[in-house]
Amino acid sequence: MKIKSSEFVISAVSPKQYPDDGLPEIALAGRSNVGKSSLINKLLLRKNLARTSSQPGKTQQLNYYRINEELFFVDVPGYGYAKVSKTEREAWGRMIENYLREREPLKLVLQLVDLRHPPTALDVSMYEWLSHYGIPICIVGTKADKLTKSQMPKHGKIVRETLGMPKGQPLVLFSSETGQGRDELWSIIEQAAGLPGETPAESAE
Ligand SMILES: Nc1nc2c(ncn2[C@@H]2O[C@H](COP(=O)(O)OP(=O)(O)OP(=O)(O)O)[C@@H](O)[C@H]2O)c(=O)[nH]1
Ligand SMILES: [Mg+2]
Repeated sequence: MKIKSSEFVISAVSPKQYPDDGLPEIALAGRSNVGKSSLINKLLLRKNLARTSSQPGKTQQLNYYRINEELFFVDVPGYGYAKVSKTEREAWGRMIENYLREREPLKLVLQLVDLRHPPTALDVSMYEWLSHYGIPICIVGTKADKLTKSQMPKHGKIVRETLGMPKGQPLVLFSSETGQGRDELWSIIEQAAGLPGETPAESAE
């Protein structure tokens, strides 16, 4: 897909604020600091559209980005941070759960895990929860540039085994630094969103 435009739309704190134009939505989930905002920036070839956080867990909204008037990326705040009260976490958890389970335009969840380490217990619960509700998932292993080429297959295998991924399910090894996995991920997104596939142009930056 050629990226003609990309823009921040809204930080939604309640379902009333979700866009109502029916464009397909691709959500990004994963623990705080795993690289969700960086991945959005890399996919869109924008340096700082999605704010990368020096304060993990600060994002408490669903951040919507519109691409080409064709689809939305929805940056879901990271799970697994401690500095939020239990009540806040519960209210927030319900909003995310409802979004993920009931949002009609949601076509795919990119679940990000840090490729350097085995998925955490929270990563596993998230994966099992999404699978249980039949929500389409693509697992993305982030920060691949921190590994050597020869370490990658071993780390990929640990991710697959720890999450219990079925054989055919794709695991995209991704780096926001080098752009590794960018084309592969775009074609998965285009397919899920029902968009005609084209190679995204690197010239949009
Ligand atoms: N080397 C390397 N660093 C990365 C990569 N992706 C993200 N980072 C770094 O990891 C840190 C967190 O990245 P973010 O993109 O802000 O992570 P996030 O998942 O959006 O975090 P929250 O918004 O807190 O949930 C930043 O310092 C990024 O520069 C990557 O592919 N390679
Ligand atoms: Mg972020």
